[in-house]
Amino acid sequence: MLTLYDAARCPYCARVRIVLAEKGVEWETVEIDLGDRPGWLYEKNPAGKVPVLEVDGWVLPESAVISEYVNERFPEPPLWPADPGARAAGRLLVFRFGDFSDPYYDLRRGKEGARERFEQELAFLDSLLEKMPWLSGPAFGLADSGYLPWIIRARDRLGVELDPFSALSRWLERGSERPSIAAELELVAGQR
Ligand SMILES: N[C@@H](CCC(=O)N[C@@H](CS)C(=O)NCC(=O)O)C(=O)O
Repeated sequence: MLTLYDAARCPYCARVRIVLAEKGVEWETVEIDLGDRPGWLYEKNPAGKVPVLEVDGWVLPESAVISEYVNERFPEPPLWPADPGARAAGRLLVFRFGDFSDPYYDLRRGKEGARERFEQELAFLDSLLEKMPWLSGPAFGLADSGYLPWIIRARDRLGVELDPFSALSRWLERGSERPSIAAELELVAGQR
């Protein structure tokens, strides 16, 4: 059995929830109150952050690494394309996620100019999605689960208008047809 130390409001945890749901595996959730974190969380992850995945006493932090692990441990359906170049391009997006998340968190903090900088990042994703339905090609994959949790929160929590980014809007719409993403949309809607 897999155990996920999780926080419903955390988009990094959402990455892992999406991947587990896409793989159709069962897992147990231990909800962590981020406002009052238990001391033992630091034994599982010295950074004191969620998500952490536990498998038979072995623990793994970091959402991008957990996602890769789950994808390899449960190979079907594959969440990276077979073509090495397309796979590398998808991984590059996850690797450079900070370029996108920095203005997102600046916007959340109300920092001047952050909305414009975040919109530039949305425009970049939009330009990729004009060429392909998902961020790493013809099939849903880890680049999509890597970004969609923030797209949902940007729209529903930060009031970011997604309509001007039509390919990106269609991507979110396509995503919402998947149970893994629909569950996240519902979760965020319920937290309002
Ligand atoms: N790089 C980590 C980031 C995880 C993260 O920042 N989680 C937040 C909740 S969304 C957290 O645990 N924050 C507590 C803290 O920063 O002390 C990952 O990808 O898993």
